[in-house]
Order: sequence, then structure tokens, then C-alpha cells
Amino acid sequence: MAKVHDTKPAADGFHMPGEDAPHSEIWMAWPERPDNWRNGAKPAQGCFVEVAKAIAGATPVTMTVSAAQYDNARSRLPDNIRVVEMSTNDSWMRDIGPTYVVNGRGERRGVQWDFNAWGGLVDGLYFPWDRDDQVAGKICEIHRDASYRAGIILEGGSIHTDGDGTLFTNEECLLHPSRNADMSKAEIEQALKDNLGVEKVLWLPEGLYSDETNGHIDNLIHVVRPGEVILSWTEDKDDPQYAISQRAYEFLSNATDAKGRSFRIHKVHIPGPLYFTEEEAAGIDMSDGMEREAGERMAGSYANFLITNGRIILPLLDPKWDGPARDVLQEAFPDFEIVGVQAREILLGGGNVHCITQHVPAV
Ligand code: KQY
Repeated sequence: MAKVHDTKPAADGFHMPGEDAPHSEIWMAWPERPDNWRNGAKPAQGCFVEVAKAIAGATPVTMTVSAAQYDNARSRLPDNIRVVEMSTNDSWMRDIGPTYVVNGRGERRGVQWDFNAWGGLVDGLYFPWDRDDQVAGKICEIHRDASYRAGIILEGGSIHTDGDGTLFTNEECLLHPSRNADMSKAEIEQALKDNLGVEKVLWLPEGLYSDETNGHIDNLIHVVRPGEVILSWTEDKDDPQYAISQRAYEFLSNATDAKGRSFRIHKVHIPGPLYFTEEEAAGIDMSDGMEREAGERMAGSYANFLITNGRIILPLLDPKWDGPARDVLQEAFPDFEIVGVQAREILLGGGNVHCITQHVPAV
């Protein structure tokens, strides 16, 4: 078994790098559960294949898949994508995979969070979640990477870092009673510093409107580089997202990062608003945790993109707003190639490209 350290990453000289640092692997998990993905997950599987192909042009991809779906996944994915049989409860690799930390001596280690399906028995989205909870440890073993058990409930989509001492998260998610109800805000902040080697935690108030994860930060903002962020935006005052984006803008405008920089904020207009159609809702099995009714607002966002080795994988969600989103990102990332992937089928499951991918830093 790869070593699991009982010390803390920060104390051992490790920190979480920015997403724009070099990657050696991107992990994804094959979708199949019928109470989250419509029509037996076939449309979502097609979309995951396109995301994997777009990433594979820049970074090697490994797809985990259940035994039942192995043959299907293997035959639908191109040969350059590694397919590994692994049990999961669903397919949100950002949240169930390890968060990697690195040191200055070319070493990396994984951080294993506790996972409770975005809220456990309080307001989680499914039960059980035990297979998902084991995924981070299994990936560290496959890479023969040492790791840490953080000992707190957290999903990778609820944190962003600039790799230079600053962590972005929000109160709506990390202080939600369904996560670490026995910990104070100060204790959670200390756990983030201890496990991710950051110096300053920026607590935005909330996440994107109608996000069933209790407002993951990766749906509201993304980090461009230290001192620069992408922010989901709308000019429609009647949209509940308007006030949320205004509050985030005000917060970021008045904040400084760990190195004392003020922020340059790139506003990216949200798609839609987007809603489940009758046909889409009818294709999803009913279950207790996830609301999937026609007319329900989806948490669509262009901020939910992946940065990997000079390429940005951008979810395409709305012909009206896809072009403007691409333009803002290209201006913010002039040296990056932006590859768009049709992503409504991922959004129907409750997240997007960033949520279904987890990166392993190159060392
Ligand atoms: O946004 C994410 N990081 C995950 C979304 C999970 C949705 C489950 N239906």
C-alpha cells in the first residue's frame, strides 16, 4: 500500500499548485447511474468521451469504469485513453479524486478528503457513497503516491487556489451544516491551511444560484493566475444570480490575496438561464436525493472549465453566450488553446467539465 502519512502537508513542506501548473494525468469516471443521467446515461457517455478526447490532446487521461460498463466504455473511448475498472457511486472525479500537493523537491502527495455525497444524511444527493469515498485512496495507490487523510468532509469542487498562497472557497458550502457541523469557521480554515499549504483563505459568501452541491466555488469563479479571476455574471436584475454575482464582485474587489495583490476580475456571462425540458426530465429515474423536474433551473456556468497543459476545455451550453464566453477566456488566457465541448448533458447531471475531471500534477 502506498504510504499514508499521519502528519500534515503544510508542515511537511507541501502546497496545492495552481491548475495552470503542468499535469501528468487527468482522471475521469464513466457515468452510468440512471437517477442522474438520462436515457441510461448514453447521451452523457457521449459527452464524457468528447471531453476525454479534448483533454487527451494535451494530457493523458484515465477513465474509471464499473465492471458492468467496462466493455462499453473501452469500445467507445479511443485507444489513447486508459480505462481502469474501479467502483464508484457516480462520476464526479473533481469531488472524489485526491487533491494533489507538491513540494519544491519534485515530489507530490495526494490529500484524501472525506466524501458524503454533498451533504450526507442532511441533504446529500445519494446514498450510499462509500465507493466514491474510496476513490482518492485508490488513485494514489495506482500512482504509487503517498497521501494524507485530511479528516474533514470536503469536495474538490469547493476549493480553488492560485498556487501562490491563496485559497478561494465560500461560506455557503464549507460552512453548511451538512459538511463539518462540529467545526467552527476558524477550525475549517486552519484545516485548509494545514492540508493545502495556503496562507490566506478567501471566503466568498455563496456559490452559483441553484447549485445542488450547496454552491461549489468552481461553478462561480475560476483562477486565471495570481491576482486574476473569472467570475460568472449576469446583467439581468430579475435573475436571482444577479445579486449573487454582485456580492461576489464586491467581495473580490475589496479583497487582496496572500501576497497583497488586488484582483483583476473577468466577468463571464452565464448561459441561459437554462432549465430541464420535459423530455430531459422524463429520461431520468426518480430518486430521493436529486430533483430532476421539467422547468427546474440548472446551474449552468462557463466558469466550470478545466485548465490543462496549455489547453482550456470549455463547456458549450448556449449558442447565445458560448462565443462571448470564449472571447473573455481567450483574452484572459492569451497563450492557451480553448477547446469547446457541447456540455448540456453534463449539466443535466448537476455539474460540468471541471466537476468531472481531477488533475495530477507533473513532478
Ligand atoms: O459540481 C460538482 N462538483 C458535482 C456535482 C454533483 C452533482 C450530483 N448530481
